[in-house]
Amino acid sequence: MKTQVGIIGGGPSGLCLARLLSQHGIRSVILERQTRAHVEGRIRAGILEQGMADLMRQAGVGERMDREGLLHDGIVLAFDGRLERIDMAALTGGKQVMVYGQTELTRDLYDAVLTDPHITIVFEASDVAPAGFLEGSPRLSFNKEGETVTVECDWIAGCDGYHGASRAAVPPEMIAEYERLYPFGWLGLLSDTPPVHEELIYTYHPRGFALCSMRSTSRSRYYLQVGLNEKVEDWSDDRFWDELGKRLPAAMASELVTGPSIEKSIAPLRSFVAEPLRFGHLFLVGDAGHIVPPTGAKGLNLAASDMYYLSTALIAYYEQGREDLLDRYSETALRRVWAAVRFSWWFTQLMHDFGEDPIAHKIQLAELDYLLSSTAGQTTIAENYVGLPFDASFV
Ligand code: RFL
Ligand code: PHB
Repeated sequence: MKTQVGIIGGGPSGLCLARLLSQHGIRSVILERQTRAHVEGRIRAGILEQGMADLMRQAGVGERMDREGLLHDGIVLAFDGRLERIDMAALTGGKQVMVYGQTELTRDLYDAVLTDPHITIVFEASDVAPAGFLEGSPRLSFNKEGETVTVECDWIAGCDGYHGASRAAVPPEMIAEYERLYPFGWLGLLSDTPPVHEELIYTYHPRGFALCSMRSTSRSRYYLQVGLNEKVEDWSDDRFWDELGKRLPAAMASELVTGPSIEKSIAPLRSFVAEPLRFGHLFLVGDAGHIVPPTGAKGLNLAASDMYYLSTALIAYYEQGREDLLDRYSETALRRVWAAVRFSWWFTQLMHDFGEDPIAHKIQLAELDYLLSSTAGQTTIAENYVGLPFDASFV
């Protein structure tokens, strides 16, 4: 097989990148280890910044998102029995975020990719191995039904998530990895019940953080901070609802509509950045290059800026023979990555119980009280939450 861009991973990054390139006639092959149903079944992100929503539109897959997605102007922070709204739109000159599940977004991308004449996608491709990317002869080999296949390409995009093959193929002396693991995880529950509130509620409570989110006006997504050794099997639906009720301010807890879970899972929390994001003809994109704890809803939205910069650079290469943007990809993408890593780390610290001494709890409450009493404090949350801009000089 031969193509222009070889893409490892058919998650949101790989699929959306392929579509952005295909709008300019650039051909790609996507190698995905799992089946389509498996990738679509993962319940993950729910909040899209304007930058990600715009990319979906540019990729020609924004129609259902614009019809069904819910635009939000604000979020609510709950602590110490208080409920405080941050009016993000008012504080950021009208910026909003969109509630549209990663499951839905992935389905829209697959529908487009599978009928796109410029894109070939191979599901259940095993043992994917990038090679030759440092020597100027990039290629991908993989196994499909017992046969080894090689894809020759000009460039490789590693869009294969944190556990993928692309970062692992880089010689260790060429890459620096920065990582922090948090001493807790998030237990998530999805249910066909109306959300407790029309906006998201992020709750700080001495029993632990809780988040009330949603997928639609009839489907809710809730999260609880839990210890790292907790098991999903130990959390019956009743236990989950009971604990959530204890962490929410009483006025909100009394509004909670409970029901059977459709999905329940525990995710660990991690901050991780690999530097650089380019190794010869191989680029890392999205979770393959960086991970943030979900508190700021930044993971997929950071993948978005990577996709934007890399697609812009590849289009300039194929249409104008320019390599300068490819040369600037890593540095430009990493600047926004670190800004979001910082915000996600800070917001996680602010909102979770770290099991420290009582003074830590009092200081967290004082910080929340200060932030909410100050326009500057609210603005710093709002402008990070709606998403920092993409670098306009990258053209
Ligand atoms: P993905 O989604 O992990 O996709 C990678 C794809 O690569 C495939 N793959 C391979 N294919 C071939 N060969 C290999 N060796 C391979 N290894 C892996 C995988 O099967 C998969 O299909 O990475 P991508 O595309 O970069 O997308 C990143 C996002 O999925 C991620 O950042 C977000 O889900 C993070 N996230 C959130 N992000 C937001 O922007 N807003 C949110 O509200 C938000 N909430 C969340 C989240 C992540 C969560 N979890 C579970 C980590 C909430 C949670 C609970
Ligand atoms: C979600 O709806 O899954 C979600 C929303 C906001 C976050 C994290 C996850 O910060």
